Amino acid sequence: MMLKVITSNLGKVNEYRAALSSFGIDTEHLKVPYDEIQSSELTEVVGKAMEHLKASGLSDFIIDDSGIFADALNGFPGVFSAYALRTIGNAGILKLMENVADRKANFQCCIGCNIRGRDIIVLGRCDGVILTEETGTEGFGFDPIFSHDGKRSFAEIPLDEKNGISHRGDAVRLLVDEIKKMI
Ligand code: ITT
Repeated sequence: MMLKVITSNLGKVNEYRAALSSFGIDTEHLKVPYDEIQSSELTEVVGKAMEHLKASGLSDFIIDDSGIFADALNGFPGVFSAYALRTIGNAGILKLMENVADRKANFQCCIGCNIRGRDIIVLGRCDGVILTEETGTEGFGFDPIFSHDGKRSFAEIPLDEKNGISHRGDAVRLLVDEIKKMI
């Protein structure tokens, strides 16, 4: 079984290659620009983007819309995560969280998968904290400022270990459960 991973983010591509290959699913990276609607729900963004991609003739693909949600910031940056990273960056998020005692945050990953003519949408989640400084060199995006155990950041753990605990790993397991029901 082969799925195209449609994303502009090479960090995601690497994680999907590793996570899906362990379930016997091959991946191929495809960079196809697509419109994302503005919505407060990752699942809604993904559903609309899937319609757009299918209408352009694509099939057997996955797309991924993710975000980090900080409790003390009422869920910000959340669905605006990509914009926040591009503009204020990790340093800006840490600045917003300066002197904030409640560090709780969660990462969410919504996968939209079109496979054998069917659509599957799953939402994975990982709870943790926003650290007080950037640490680590692995991973991408917000990995240096997020920790699932309050000790090591996602940028300090190897990719396979991250896949075992992360929002994306969680979403992949939910997706594979759904695919198994179909075959
Ligand atoms: P797409 O082309 O797949 O949309 P993107 O990087 O724009 O790639 P999103 O729209 O899902 O991805 O934006 C979410 C932001 O959160 C983006 O800046 C990512 O780098 C970041 N992000 C997503 N998953 C992450 C993870 O596992 N670890 C760290 N940061 C992550």
